[in-house]
Amino acid sequence: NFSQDGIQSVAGNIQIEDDRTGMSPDTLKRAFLDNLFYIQGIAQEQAAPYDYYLALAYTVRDRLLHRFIKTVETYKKRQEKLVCYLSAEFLMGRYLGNNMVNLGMYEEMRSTLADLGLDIDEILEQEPDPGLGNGGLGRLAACFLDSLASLEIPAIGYGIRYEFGIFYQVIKDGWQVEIPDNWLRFGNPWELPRPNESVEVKLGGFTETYHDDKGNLKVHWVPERTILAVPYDTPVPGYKTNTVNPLRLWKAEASETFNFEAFNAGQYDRAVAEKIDAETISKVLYPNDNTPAGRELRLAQQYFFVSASLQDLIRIHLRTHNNLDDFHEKAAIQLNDTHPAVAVAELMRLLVDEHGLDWAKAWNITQKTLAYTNHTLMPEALERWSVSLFEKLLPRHLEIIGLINFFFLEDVRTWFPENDELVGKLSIFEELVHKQIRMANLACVGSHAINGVAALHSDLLKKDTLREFALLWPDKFFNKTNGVTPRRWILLSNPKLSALYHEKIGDGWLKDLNLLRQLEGYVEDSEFRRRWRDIKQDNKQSLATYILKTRNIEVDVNSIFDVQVKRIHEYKRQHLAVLHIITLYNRIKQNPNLDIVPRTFIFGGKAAPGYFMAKLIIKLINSVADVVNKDPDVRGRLKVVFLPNFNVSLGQRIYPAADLSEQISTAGKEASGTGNMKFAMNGSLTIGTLDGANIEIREEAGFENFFLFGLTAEEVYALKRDGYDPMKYYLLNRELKGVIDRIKSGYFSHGDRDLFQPIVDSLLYDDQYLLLADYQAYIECQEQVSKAYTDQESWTRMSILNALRMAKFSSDRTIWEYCQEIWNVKPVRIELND
Ligand code: B1N
Repeated sequence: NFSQDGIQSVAGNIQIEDDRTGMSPDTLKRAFLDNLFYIQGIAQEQAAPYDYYLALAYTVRDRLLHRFIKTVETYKKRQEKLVCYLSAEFLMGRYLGNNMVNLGMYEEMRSTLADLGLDIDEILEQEPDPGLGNGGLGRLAACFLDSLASLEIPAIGYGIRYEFGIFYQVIKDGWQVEIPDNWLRFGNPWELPRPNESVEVKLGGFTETYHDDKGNLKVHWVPERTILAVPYDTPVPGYKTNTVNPLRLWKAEASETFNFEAFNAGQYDRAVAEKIDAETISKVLYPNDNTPAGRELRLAQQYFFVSASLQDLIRIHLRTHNNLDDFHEKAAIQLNDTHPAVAVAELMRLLVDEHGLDWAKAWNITQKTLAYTNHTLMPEALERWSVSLFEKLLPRHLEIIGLINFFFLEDVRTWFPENDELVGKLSIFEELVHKQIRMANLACVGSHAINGVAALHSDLLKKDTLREFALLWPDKFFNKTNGVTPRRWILLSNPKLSALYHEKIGDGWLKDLNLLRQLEGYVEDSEFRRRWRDIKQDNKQSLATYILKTRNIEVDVNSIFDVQVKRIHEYKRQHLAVLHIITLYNRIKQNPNLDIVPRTFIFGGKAAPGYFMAKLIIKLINSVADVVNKDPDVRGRLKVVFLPNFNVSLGQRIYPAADLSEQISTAGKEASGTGNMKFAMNGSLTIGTLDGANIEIREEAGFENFFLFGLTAEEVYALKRDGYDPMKYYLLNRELKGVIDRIKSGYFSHGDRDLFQPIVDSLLYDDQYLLLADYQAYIECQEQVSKAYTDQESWTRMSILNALRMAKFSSDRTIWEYCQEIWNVKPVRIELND
């Protein structure tokens, strides 16, 4: 029996602290040194930083494991409904620091290590950043797991154990170069392989019919090949709870290591080739964000993890139930976008073909179990798979989807007779030149709840993208505004700010972010404001040191740190920020003595390797940086920095150091954004459009504490409808013309006028994201920002109020709403002593 703090009672009265669970400084020190010796097999004098990392990781892992085992045991006993979060991406970030924070042992461990002469920060830096996601969608899944465990909700995350995560980005000659992310090379102490719980996943082949013993007509799927899905569990602890939920990621393996037939026939190479072929499925994460991959391997990946996860859930259910009749009362399955939407067909197949349920009953269970979150309004990002590809890979699923669509459209026709247009829009199949399956339609038809990720986004889904479904089933539609975990994004990222909060109100805010509002009175306290500024200044200094070390650029910590970090995408408009930089540059060139507020522009983000324009935007940023940073006329008043390889770890350095958060997407394009929330929680002010969650951030922070500019989503729509002509803005706005002409002239490309021609042409002749229409408003708004920054006292007040008013954007709030309104689940307390 273990108590909370790992005190083991022996023979009733003597107490010894167990080295695997104890939290006292002595025990932690002993456990750490013991792991260094017996797991790493190395003497302290010989140990390298990575040895220390692993010794510490195992020390922390031990303290997770008894909670993990107890959690799983409790779920089995209690039989409460389980949340299953299906996601092709989990962008978890480093585990070690976060796990120590959630176990409440970070400070203890820091001083224990310091006693040994070791620096915890250096050890934490040894961990490779697990990048099993692209951006916001994958990071959201990670924040949700943290909140689920912190709220003591029985939950499991299901996904893919990619051998290669998101590529490592380096910048060569201003261009992005991708390096494979071999993150498992040195092992992974956080995962527990569970080979005995492997399941088989079928692919390809054909279907045939037969009669079962009762004479019913049944379908049998004869696959072309079978792949083994091997689960690896990573324990995910809640913040100061005993709940440790599993993140279960599937690795693809050949079902027999060797094809013995081929092997015996002397075809060793063929035998090995089949193994390699199977393992390809979980080999690499597709590096696309908001653009579909449309490749056969991607569909295989989606089906692979969906099938393995659903089989796993059914097996868990049948361990304690005789049948699957109340499956929907024991599992709530959330589809993170359409990437796992094939679950609709796979759950039907498992229930009908494999477990013998009749169609109607199976359909009822499927709809009641599944719910779908949409993450994008970008029409080209909506997933569609060609029917021929489906037929080749998933012949049985194509039949099932055909039947689902048949019954669904039959209903639609009785509800709305003679409305072929409506039927055409609702149909799961798109009957154009070549037939395609619309995965969003499949997800909508198969789910009981459909939600967007910010208020505006959910509205636009109902009005536009999923209009017909919203007319059909208004009660199925919800909004669940995104959130982020304050544990990683405040406590772990910004220890100084957290210490200030702790001093004033203790640590309750980490479980209830609303408590920060109690500090609002301090905005009028000049001593508090001074401390607030000192913290920001310290954080800026740390980032400046990092910039100097990694980029060899000196930046002024008294300048405005103006930051845009996120995936590079035309709709996010990094190039609008570039137009602003060149505007200021041109003004200085015209009048070198111009009095301007110094700025450091910091960019970071990856471009999809196949996205030409995004890669060219990176090159443009770096080319402008080269010219501006070197020009003596500028005299250090402007600096431009592109920080390579933006990821979770770099985010943790950057958000706390930012003064200004750039959230400048074309209104109606960014579903929510979540970086915007991390900036504001760390006291950045936002310059932003009325898009995604910006709208709600502005409402919470107060309109007066937010720099708003640009067209609204409605105005964007109207302008395009009435015929938008970007050339008009270019010809009528002299400053804008000067900026674009400067790019065109080859000034930033050593005289090469062709290099940035694609960007210039897209702006002048198409400009689908309306940069030119928003340019003037943006420039004027930036002037407001500069002016506001010169009044440091008032800027600090705004900064404080932003940080204190972000409670709405804790993922705890988001998850609680999902629990109440979509999943119908409640917390289960984990007791270590029963
Ligand atoms: O999901 C985030 C939102 O905060 C962002 O606004 C949104 O852009 C992002 C295909 C996506 N939407 N769609 C994707 C990712 C990978 C992929 O292969 C689409 N990512 C988002 C969280 O809600």
